[in-house]
Amino acid sequence: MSRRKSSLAIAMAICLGFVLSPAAKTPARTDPEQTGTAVIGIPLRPGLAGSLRSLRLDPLAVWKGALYVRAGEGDRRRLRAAGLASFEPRDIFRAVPRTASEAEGGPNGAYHSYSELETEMTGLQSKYPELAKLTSIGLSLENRRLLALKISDHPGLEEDEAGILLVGGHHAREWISVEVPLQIAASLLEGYDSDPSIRDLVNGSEIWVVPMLNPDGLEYSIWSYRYWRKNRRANADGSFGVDLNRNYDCQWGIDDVGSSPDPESEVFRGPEAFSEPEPKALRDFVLRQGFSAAVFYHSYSQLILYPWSWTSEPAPKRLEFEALAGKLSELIAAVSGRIYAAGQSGEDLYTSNGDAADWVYAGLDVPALTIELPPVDLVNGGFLNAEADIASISGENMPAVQELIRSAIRGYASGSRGHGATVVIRAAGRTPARIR
Ligand code: 0X9
Ligand code: ZN
Repeated sequence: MSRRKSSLAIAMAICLGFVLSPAAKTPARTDPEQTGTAVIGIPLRPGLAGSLRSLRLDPLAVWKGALYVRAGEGDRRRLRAAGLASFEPRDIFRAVPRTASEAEGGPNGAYHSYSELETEMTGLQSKYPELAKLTSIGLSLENRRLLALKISDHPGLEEDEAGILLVGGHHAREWISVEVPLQIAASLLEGYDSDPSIRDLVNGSEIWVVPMLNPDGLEYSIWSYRYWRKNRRANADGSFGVDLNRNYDCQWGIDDVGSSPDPESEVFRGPEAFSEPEPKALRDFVLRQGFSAAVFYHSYSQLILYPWSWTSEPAPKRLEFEALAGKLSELIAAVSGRIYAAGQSGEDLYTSNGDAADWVYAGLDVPALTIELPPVDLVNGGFLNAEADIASISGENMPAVQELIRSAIRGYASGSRGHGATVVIRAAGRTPARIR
């Protein structure tokens, strides 16, 4: 067990009297739309985490003395057999009626829905026409635009500069992961005139921000089921959704631990690599554009993760990644005191295959990080961040992203960081991962 895992486990054991492993937040086998599937509460008691892990349930929240999970009929039978009582909560986890007033921020409050994001990004482009250009990298399954904002000193031109890619919202319920890249974009633009270091970074690079890669899932998470994770693909078995962060063609489906062939699973990898339009659009964009660094924002856990995800074996560039992730972690802690532990994805958290960051690293041979935003654990809110925390979580990530941009500019200037499809093709043969 890594130091990170053990400290997490100890913190949770103190709070709850039981231990949840980080892996326990991954698998859920049921879909709330299927008959008999519902969110249920299980009163907290010592030893509960262990029992739940063996039942492969997806812990959603801890609230007022109970742990909430999604469970189908079979899951509930197994819970009863394990001697665990459960109850059906009446008023929480309800779908929101469509009549809720969007003018008042809607049920998502200060968080951005798809249309609110579109308005916000259009506004940034209008306010900073010389620095920002709004575009779309493709369409989601339900035909929403996958919005991208390019930030640079001549956003209309393709300059010979380092490209940096910041992506949020792979997973629908991780609302904070949309806000942070969006706020980073806004802060870079706002700071351009007054902060010379921001001006140098923006002048010397091309920063692409794609805050919401899964708009269909996010809308579903706002209006129907807050804890939705995947996209909204209608699967062959009647269930819904593919896990977008299991759908990239890097060691796709190499085992059933790091992703699942079961369409009902929360980590369903899809029928084939790049079966989903959203990762496919990102693939085409990355191959077209070329990048010197990428960050994928997720939540929760407060981690800065680097490849590989698909294995616990070290990546060829592990030492470089370790130093970079460590530096970013220090910069975040210097702002807020919050610790984002740095480590290898497949070693410190759990293995996952078909992962976006692995695919970018495998193809471009550049740093590709996954940042798991706050909170640190389920007890502190899990996927639910207070609206009041959006600004501080975004703010603490600013110096880290500035350092990443700085290092990408350095790497690009020294010729060690590729920038284009030629590199992709060459890099493909150099690493153990596949790319197409
Ligand atoms: O499982 C994922 O896709 C990410 N975690 S999340 O809770 N946001 O879903 C982790 C991605 C990095 N990959 C691994 N740690 N294996
Ligand atoms: Zn995620």
